[in-house]
Amino acid sequence: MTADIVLSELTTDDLWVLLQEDLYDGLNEEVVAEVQEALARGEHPQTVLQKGLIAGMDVVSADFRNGVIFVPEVLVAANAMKAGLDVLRPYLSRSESPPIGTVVIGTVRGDIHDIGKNIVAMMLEGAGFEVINLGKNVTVEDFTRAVKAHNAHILGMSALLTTSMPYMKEVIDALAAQGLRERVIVLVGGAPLNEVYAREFGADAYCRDAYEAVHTARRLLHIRLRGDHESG
Ligand code: B12
Repeated sequence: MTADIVLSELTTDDLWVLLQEDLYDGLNEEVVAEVQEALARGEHPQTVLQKGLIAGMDVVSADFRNGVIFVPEVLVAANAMKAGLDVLRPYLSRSESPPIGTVVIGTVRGDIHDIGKNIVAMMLEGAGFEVINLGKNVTVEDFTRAVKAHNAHILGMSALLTTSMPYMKEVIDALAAQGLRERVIVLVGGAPLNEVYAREFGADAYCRDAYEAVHTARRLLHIRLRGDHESG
């Protein structure tokens, strides 16, 4: 019960705890108000994301893994996460300069987990990339079509299930078959993945989180553009 709590009277540390708890309980309105309160205090949007929303989702993940909560509770928490992210989106994706590159991103077919992928998309936008977010349950055809249509520099694929993860290889193989593989940097992410799988599937890099995604996207694009410049 958070109705009697006056947010402005809380310390910032208590505000993070409340935000995490309300996210866990799926209290969308409270989560929105707490994110707004943190921003009004001058907290950096990435701090709000990390200390409030992601920290709350970490508890959800742990309790789901340990059988304390089940899919319905996770879904409710995920909705609250989404409500909080909607408030943060304009702050995280604000960029005044022209795009530094184009990214096509999506969660692979058979998989509807999109929270992490959406965070990566927002952070890439914030870093100055143009991002085409294809959503979740994305097919080989939709990925390859979008890479071609947008002349993407980077393709990002997300998978949270061990069963959906191998689909990444199908997408990468299709890119190769269509002569597009050399043109695009492929980044992959999601809980079950690691460097070894990424290499096995033919991706250029695995990124543990959104920060690493931004850093890797910038680094590999820089190397790619420098190479193009030198060979052209
Ligand atoms: C939330 C959640 C759900 C929600 C999803 C809501 C949504 N809109 O996304 C709901 C309730 C729908 C759900 C459903 C299911 N889930 Co679920 N879910 C989770 C949970 C608890 C959290 C995932 C999450 O959002 N994490 C928070 C975000 C911020 O982290 P993240 O996704 O890892 O993203 C970060 C990085 O991975 C990386 N990243 C992610 N994507 C990308 C992409 C690129 C390009 C890059 C560079 C980086 C990158 O950066 C992100 C930000 O930092 C995980 C537990 C876990 N440990 O992951 C289980 C989990 C993924 N789910 C699991 C399961 C089994 C299921 C179901 C099959 C359950 C069921 N019986 O129905 C269904 C599957 C439905 C389907 N077909 O997809 C298992 C998967 C097990 C496995 N190894 O395959 C997990 C691991 C839980 C568990 N321990 O059992 N789930």
